Amino acid sequence: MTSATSDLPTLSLDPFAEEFLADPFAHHGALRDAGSVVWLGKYGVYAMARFDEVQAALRDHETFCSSRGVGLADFSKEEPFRAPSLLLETDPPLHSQTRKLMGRIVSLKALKELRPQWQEKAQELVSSLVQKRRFDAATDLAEVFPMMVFPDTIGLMDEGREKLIEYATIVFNGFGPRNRVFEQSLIGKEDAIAWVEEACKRENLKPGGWGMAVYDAVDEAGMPSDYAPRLVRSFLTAGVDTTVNGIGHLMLALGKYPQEFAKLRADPKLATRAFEESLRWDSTVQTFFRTTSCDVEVDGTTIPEGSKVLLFLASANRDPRKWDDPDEFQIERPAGGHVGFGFGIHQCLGQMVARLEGELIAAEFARQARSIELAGEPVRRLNNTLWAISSLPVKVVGK
Ligand code: OVV
Repeated sequence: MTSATSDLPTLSLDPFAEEFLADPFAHHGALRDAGSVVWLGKYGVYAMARFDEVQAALRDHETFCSSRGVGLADFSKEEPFRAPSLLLETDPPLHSQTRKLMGRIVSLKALKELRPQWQEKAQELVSSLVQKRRFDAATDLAEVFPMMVFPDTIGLMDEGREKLIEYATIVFNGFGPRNRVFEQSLIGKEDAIAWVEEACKRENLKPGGWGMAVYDAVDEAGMPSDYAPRLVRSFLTAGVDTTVNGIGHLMLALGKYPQEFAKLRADPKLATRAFEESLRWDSTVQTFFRTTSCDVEVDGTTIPEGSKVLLFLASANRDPRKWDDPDEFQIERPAGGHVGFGFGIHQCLGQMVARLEGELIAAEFARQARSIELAGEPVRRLNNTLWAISSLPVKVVGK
């Protein structure tokens, strides 16, 4: 194991302990204040929780590489628990090729075409919920809307789509240690892994969807044919549980800050800003690791080659060194520079998909609702990587 230099702030806190995962924001201040780089003795990893250092590490993808895994496991020493993602867990030049291929499919043009259909679905769903007045914004809305739009866009088979969230939960847990949170997400869910493998096969994808487009593009580029199912798998892993919780956090923010919802109602064009600020305020993807490809100095600390470095994206997004009143949800603030989608070459490929989903939901509530009130304590679903909501009771009054 790598040993830390002696003057490095050493913390005994465990960022994957259930107590931490249940309220990560309560611990971020201690991480940020301890130093620009800290050593987490329990795992033998470095960590950064301040905005500037997190952003700088994400920008320097050569030094802070992804091909050795973006979880705790170092792929140069340990067998990855699934075949590495050809996007997330790669470096250039391979990453440049796969990213370009996928970027042509997840294009602004494609999203422009989808927008009217997605808007109609958002309008119908929100209308039915506003009529109910009381509903669970996690189970009746956040888990429902992405499933109404995203699997059809990929062209996924109909049978077994509910396995998508189970699979993503396992994978996001898998970026952390093999703790109880990880093990429990696997129990009885092993078939989700087999289902995803089936769903990614060419013969199981519908014509006209993004999944089949990946197969065609891989053929056209002359890439190895086993790249196609693995790239389709990235859509399935990264595209559902993330947006589900992004919409959950948007609703939590709007319910908790009625004066901000009032601004949104007054001007529904603020919907994009409201969603962006909710990503900064309650970032769904809390952390990712990188691995150092050489010795690197960060603010006077030398991090040796081959070190795992845990980057606290959600903490960076509430760093008071960067943001005024960081713990407040303020839809008019310029939140655009947040790192909730990452930063640099690996910045979320699907960010425009997520933004479209979030914007449409925010705009429909702005148009259709007079008020959104929290009607019970939100219930959290613990995950080693994601900040997730399993229940969010709300009361909504229509116009
Ligand atoms: C951003 C992200 C999260 C999880 C999985 C993947 C990507 C993937 O590419 O498989």
